[in-house]
Amino acid sequence: MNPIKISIIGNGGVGKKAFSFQFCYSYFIEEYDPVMEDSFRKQVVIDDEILIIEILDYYYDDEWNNRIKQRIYEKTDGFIVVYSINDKYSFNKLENYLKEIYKFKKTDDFPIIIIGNKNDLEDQRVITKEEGEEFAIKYFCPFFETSAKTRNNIDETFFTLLREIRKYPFDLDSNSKSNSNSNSNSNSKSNCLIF
Ligand SMILES: Nc1nc2c(ncn2[C@@H]2O[C@H](COP(=O)(O)OP(=O)(O)OP(=O)(O)O)[C@@H](O)[C@H]2O)c(=O)[nH]1
Ligand SMILES: [Mg+2]
Repeated sequence: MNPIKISIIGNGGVGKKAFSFQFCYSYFIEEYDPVMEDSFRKQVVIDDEILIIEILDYYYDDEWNNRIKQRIYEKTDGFIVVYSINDKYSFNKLENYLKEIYKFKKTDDFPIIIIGNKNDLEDQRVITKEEGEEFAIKYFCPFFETSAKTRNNIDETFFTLLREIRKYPFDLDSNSKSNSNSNSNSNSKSNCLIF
């Protein structure tokens, strides 16, 4: 079975690895160990179908070789773009990441979920939930605030993205691409099993 490839992208330290690890192994990585690349695999059942997910967690910066980036983006079926609610710089960079996806995928209409991670750190918050939602609505992407520490909205993020991937290519006439926030995804857990 070919795995569904999901790339998780965002600034350094926003929690890409912790988020992926928590989803796959139900364990929170406390320490910060920046690595160039990681990949994680997990089997899930969604709407009675067994799927293998491969999460590609690569280190991207502006210097990164565009050809390598292109190769990874080309094989990606869906993206999770992450900022951290206590890091304004990571939020300001979101637009760059989206534009890069559009450029490499040659479309602005692709399965992408935006997440504001570390929402357990309420006392350090500098980006409101409304700011995150507004940004996501502007780009017609589903949005969740999440915590890799408490596991808040992690399964919901993946299952919403998997459903977007299955709907792709989106039928624009019927406006089937989700442009909603987390409220309308409240049933995303139904029919989904995690092992
Ligand atoms: N409190 C809290 N800490 C988190 C959360 N997610 C990640 N962290 C912490 O933030 C630090 C960075 O997390 P990583 O997952 O390594 O971040 P990354 O995005 O992979 O960073 P790079 O590899 O540098 O790109 C670690 O110390 C994590 O424990 C979260 O949701 N809540
Ligand atoms: Mg990392």
